[in-house]
Amino acid sequence: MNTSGSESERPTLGVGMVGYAFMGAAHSQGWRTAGRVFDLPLDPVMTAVCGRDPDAVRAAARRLGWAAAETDWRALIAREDVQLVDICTPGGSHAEIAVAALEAGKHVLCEKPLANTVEEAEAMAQAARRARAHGRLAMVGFNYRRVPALALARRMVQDGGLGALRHVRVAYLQDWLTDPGFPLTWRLRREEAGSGALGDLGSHAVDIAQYLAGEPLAGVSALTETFVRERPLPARDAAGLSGTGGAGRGEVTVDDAALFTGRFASGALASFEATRFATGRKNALTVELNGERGSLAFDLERLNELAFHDHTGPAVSAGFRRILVTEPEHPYLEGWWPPGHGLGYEHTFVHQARDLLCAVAAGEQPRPSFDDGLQVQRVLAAVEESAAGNSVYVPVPA
Ligand code: SOE
Repeated sequence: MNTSGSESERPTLGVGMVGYAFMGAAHSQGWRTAGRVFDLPLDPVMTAVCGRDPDAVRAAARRLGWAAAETDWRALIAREDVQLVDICTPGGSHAEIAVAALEAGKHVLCEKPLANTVEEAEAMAQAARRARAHGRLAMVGFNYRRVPALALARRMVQDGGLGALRHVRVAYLQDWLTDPGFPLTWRLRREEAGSGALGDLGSHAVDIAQYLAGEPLAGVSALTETFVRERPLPARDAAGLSGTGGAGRGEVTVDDAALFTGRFASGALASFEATRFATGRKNALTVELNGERGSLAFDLERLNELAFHDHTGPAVSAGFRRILVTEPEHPYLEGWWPPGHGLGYEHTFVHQARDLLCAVAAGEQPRPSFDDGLQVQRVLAAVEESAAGNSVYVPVPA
């Protein structure tokens, strides 16, 4: 943190980002915008972005608003003007970069899922605990916690509005993989992505379920499937979620879909669905909670709304009513537009940057922490173990 400058200037925090594709662009939007919307205790300075291709990373720096470009992440971490490292690379490189950055005394933001394996996530969580002792903080980018309607849902659950929870139901459905001609990009290769729909979408579903329920899953029973087992190798234009096939074919080494049920220690039951094969569903994350006093329902494709059913009221007028989450009293809304004006996907990254900067300024552990990310990784591993055993119930280690 740089506290030099005139008294009227806010202290700054130099940010260096590794990776600049879809998630890098989304995080850049967060860093660029947070200080223009919220009154922050720290101003982020977009110091440098890093990628292997010198021309492409220079172009990305210009497009996304970074002051400099680096081609070696170790050089980025070594820069004295970088105090926070933001990791937006495929999961296979998260652990190495995060541990090195924490050991070099940097704060770290790491895209979800935290890692590709429990072992990597454990090493990262340990490094984060060691760094914490020196005032360095680490957070995982589960951005949907920062959708105002979901933050409001959590507040309502915590305030007891639903009473004891009975069901948590989360589905995260996409359809971008249905074409068997879609190329074998990194998202379909275990070495780089760790898993498929499970890690990419299921990790969000698990995080949001546990965040809303306020407790970890105790165990799971699962089925996974890879519907298209071989795909064309990617042509040069292919990125994670787009592009064309080139010459040759290769094996898909991750799941296309994962279905699982889970149990919370409180007795509530949970069900999850994560797939890239739900034709017609683009980015459909739906969440429903049923409690003894009422229910909440959320749909990411209508993210400014939260539906609430009050089960304690008279039966004659019972039913779900729509809360428009666009008022200054709602989480994160105080900084944005006048009442009634909605937000979108990109704003979750602005809120994520804000929350992390506030935590760093206060020296407080931001959530989700690397320990939270490790716990989600344990759930994902339990899902894979269960699916391999034909849906046998697998306890999630505490
Ligand atoms: C692709 O499935 C993806 O971009 C995920 O990787 C993101 O985490 C999610 O926000 C949207 O979908």
